[in-house]
Amino acid sequence: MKVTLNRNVMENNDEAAAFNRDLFNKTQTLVINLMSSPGAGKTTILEKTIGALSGEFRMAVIEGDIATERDADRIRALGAPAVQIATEGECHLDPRMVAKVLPEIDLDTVDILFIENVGNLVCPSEFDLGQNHRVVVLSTPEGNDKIPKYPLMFHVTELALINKIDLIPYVAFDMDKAEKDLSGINPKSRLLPVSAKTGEGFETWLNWIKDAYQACVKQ
Ligand SMILES: Nc1nc2c(ncn2[C@@H]2O[C@H](COP(=O)(O)OP(=O)(O)O)[C@@H](O)[C@H]2O)c(=O)[nH]1
Ligand SMILES: [Mg+2]
Repeated sequence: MKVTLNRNVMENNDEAAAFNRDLFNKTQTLVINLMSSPGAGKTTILEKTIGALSGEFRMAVIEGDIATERDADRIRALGAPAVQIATEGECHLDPRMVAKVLPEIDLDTVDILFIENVGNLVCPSEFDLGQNHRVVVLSTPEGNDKIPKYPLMFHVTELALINKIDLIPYVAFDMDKAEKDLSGINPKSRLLPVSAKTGEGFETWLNWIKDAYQACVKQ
């Protein structure tokens, strides 16, 4: 689908998010906005996810970073299209930045679009990009206190992937406490322990994506 943008849309975040959402709906593209602090494992999770689902779905990625094309290059190495947004200092993606690069992606040929947001647990939580789902990744070495310290992030997301569970023997991370803290902030959110290194928990994560895709194309 050819994407055209008008000036008004580009000036207003709410309108830009609505514009993106409308386009994603029309093209029946499932869009997942993945957020975390730097290093929690977003790109590694995407690499493993794309590797596992490439026979079933056509996937593309928008990568948000302050600088460099490194993450986009990691995705392209798997054969999936990736567009890099360099925010040049901005600590988050906003819907206008996403709208601007959408003409570079042929959404008619994409089933699932992942948006890897800028590594930050604060600013990205404040921006609706027009996605279907917002997912946060928290890695076990970051510690249990991040859920209560960054409540907005855990409030606006509907799934919390707790990554690097292979490191639990070496770091003090209490999964029961995380579960309690999360349900206190957002009872509707779900906690899902995974390891992008060992693949533990990935079956559940991949099934979550498949269910989300079915719900998206049925709309
Ligand atoms: N032990 C372990 N390391 C991981 C896991 N997932 C990612 N990493 C490592 O964590 C570092 C940051 O990962 P990356 O995917 O670049 O994080 P991002 O900044 O959130 O995209 C890299 O060295 C990864 O190899 C995991 O499940 N277990
Ligand atoms: Mg990354």
